[in-house]
Amino acid sequence: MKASEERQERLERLKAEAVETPVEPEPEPEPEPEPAIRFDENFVWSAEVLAAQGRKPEDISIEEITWLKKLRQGLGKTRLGLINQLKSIVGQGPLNKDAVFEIEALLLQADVGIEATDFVIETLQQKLRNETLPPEEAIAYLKQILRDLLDKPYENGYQPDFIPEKDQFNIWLMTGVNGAGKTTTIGKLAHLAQKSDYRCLIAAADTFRAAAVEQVKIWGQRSNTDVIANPGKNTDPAAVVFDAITAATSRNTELLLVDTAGRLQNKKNLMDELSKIRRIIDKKAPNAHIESLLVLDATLGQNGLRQAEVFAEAAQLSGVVLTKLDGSAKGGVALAVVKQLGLPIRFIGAGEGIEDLRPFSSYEFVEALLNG
Ligand SMILES: Nc1nc2c(ncn2[C@@H]2O[C@H](COP(=O)(O)OP(=O)(O)OP(=O)(O)O)[C@@H](O)[C@H]2O)c(=O)[nH]1
Ligand SMILES: [Mg+2]
Repeated sequence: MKASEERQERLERLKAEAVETPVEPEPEPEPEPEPAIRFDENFVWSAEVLAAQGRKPEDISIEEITWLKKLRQGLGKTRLGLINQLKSIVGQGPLNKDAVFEIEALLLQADVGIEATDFVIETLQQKLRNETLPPEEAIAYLKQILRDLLDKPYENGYQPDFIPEKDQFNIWLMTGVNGAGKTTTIGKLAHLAQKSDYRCLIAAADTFRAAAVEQVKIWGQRSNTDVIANPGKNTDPAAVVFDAITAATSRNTELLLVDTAGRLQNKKNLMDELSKIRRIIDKKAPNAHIESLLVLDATLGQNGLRQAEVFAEAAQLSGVVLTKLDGSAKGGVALAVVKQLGLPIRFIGAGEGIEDLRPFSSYEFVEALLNG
């Protein structure tokens, strides 16, 4: 039997045998009286993760701690499904066939995807073939493999630091299927940009739904950022982008965030529209630093990834924003995204609030995923 068939069979068997293990819900964070902080387990964990990255206690903000706590809680479901079992498997010595199958199943269940799973297992096997590592060390090694995988795009020409260039014109085009979180992410990014003293502007280029323009305007108000929109009905989104670039140029804008539609009459129309928007940007702002970010809903797991390939063609993607990591049991999809698309993850969203977005850090992500 071919390896792929065997795997399929194992997966089927796994599905058939799978018993829903009730996952203990992570306790809701208790309302915290501001600005007091609770020095609970999550706080200590977050502080340790920041300290391990060389951060000094005096430079660490409460927002960062709060964010990490949220990320850890968000990935709780994925983590609980993974870590205890992984620890017992990788701590048993050289990986035998059964252990490999078990790890494979665990990773696939967390939506790590076949390609990334194969890579992780091969790398683990090379290390553990002749060597017995205590569970803690084996897990530390596994974390390293995952981090290397997530950081791989930086070896292929992508810059590890992802910030708009100061005093330059940066355009970030946000794409993705409907409901992925584009508009929300734009609001959060605009807020982040304002806090970091960038001159920022939003283009409301989702003209397909009337409500979409209203929605992005609300985010504009929340983040104190102007929104360029065309009030007419059935306006051409490329024309809105054209107007927005004109406005941005005259205002010396540093970051223009472009909201796009996630749904049109059909997929071809959507892709044509995106290609057209991209052409206008390239033509009208040839010197701008352009990023084309795919917004992906982490709760969709592998399904979301398939859509991504279509967008990659039309919008010349250069990075990914992974949203809804709060409460997704498919957090492992981050690894699949990087392995399968070869694109870096630039931001992650873990909540609906304006502060619930952070630049992606493979270190923080892997710790939140595997630190039990
Ligand atoms: N829990 C959670 N919800 C999110 C997150 N990001 C976005 N959402 C929610 O997802 C829903 C869809 O978000 P939108 O920003 O409207 O998505 P969109 O991609 O702009 O969708 P269209 O405009 O229809 O193409 C909203 O209810 C958001 O509040 C997140 O990180 N976590
Ligand atoms: Mg939208």
